Amino acid sequence: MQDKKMINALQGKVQKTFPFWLMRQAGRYLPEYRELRATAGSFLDLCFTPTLAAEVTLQPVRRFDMDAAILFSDILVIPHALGRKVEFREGEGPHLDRVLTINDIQNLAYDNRKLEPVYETLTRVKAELLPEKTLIGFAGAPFTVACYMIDGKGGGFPQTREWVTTRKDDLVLLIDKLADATIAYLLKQIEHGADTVQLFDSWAAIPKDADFDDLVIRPAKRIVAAIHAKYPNVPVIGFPRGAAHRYTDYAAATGIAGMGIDQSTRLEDVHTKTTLQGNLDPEALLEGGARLERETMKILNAMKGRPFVFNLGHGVIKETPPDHVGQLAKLIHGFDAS
Ligand code: 1CP
Repeated sequence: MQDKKMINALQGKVQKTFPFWLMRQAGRYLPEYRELRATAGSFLDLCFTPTLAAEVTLQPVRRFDMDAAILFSDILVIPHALGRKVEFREGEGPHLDRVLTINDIQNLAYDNRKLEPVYETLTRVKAELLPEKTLIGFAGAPFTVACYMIDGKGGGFPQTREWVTTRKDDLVLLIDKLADATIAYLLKQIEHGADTVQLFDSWAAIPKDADFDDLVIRPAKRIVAAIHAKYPNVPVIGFPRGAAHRYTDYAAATGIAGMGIDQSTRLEDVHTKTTLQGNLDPEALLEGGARLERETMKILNAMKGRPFVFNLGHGVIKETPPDHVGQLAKLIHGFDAS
């Protein structure tokens, strides 16, 4: 039987220490990432070169003894596999050909072969990872991926907001297509060794009320059900960032095992049956020192005696000194969580 600290926590078990990993734990703040990134060509080339992507996945786990490795890839490989043009421009972030018409949506055709390198990355990481460490697969949640497909880039997503109010049927059609692709993609990730999967819904705060139910909860519920139909014991983590007032509904309706909590909410104020994950402010990690210690200890003390996965409330900021992550790892691993 597996005895993985993070999976145990997601199954509701209280343990001697809290498992921890960080969103965006691989990437620009690490000199070893920057060095390898410089040799890889484009960002998508890096994601689709299994030897390099596996190495980048393992870098932070080796350096900080994290309890989990998260697959190195991006949420925007799904639009790529659906036949859309996706580019990552240096210093600018992602650019996609915008989805404009119903025809554009109907013409989306998921080609799983385009994602074979991602599965090979998982196989490679799994072979290198110690048995007590968890391998996390992931995908963007359909609404967040739709934001980038409709607006073509990050920012305020004005076009997507317009679709929510005036073209909701088209948006639902797009989200349904994305949910189908996401299911196929996550099932393959599990087949290739992912022990758990996280759905990143970074822009879940955009749709309100019934729109939140239709565009965020409903697709997440369908994805979780499809995963559990094939893999009943694989826990799914949901992260509807910024949707604090709907956390309870989301957790109850979707069937997730773990719930990512951003830094705007106090953990003590979240009442769900799921294991919580989060919620250190990435700015505290950037600052380090006394502030990092104070905010970390506050979270550790609040969650003592409960199942919990330590993480940030959002991704590591790229200017973060690696030593601060080392300081954080020491605090977490030295804390009696039981
Ligand atoms: O050249 C580079 O190094 C580009 C920076 C980068 C990195 C390191 C991008 C471009 N993506 C990634 C990796 C990544 N993205 C991971 C890898 C695993 C890890 O956590 O270590 C993951 C899980 C993601 C997920 C992701 N990509 C999200 C969801 C989480 C979040 O941050 O909200 C989103 C929204 C993206 C889109 C994206 N990809 C890259 C950038 C710069 C962005 C954000 C664009 C924007 O500003 O809206």
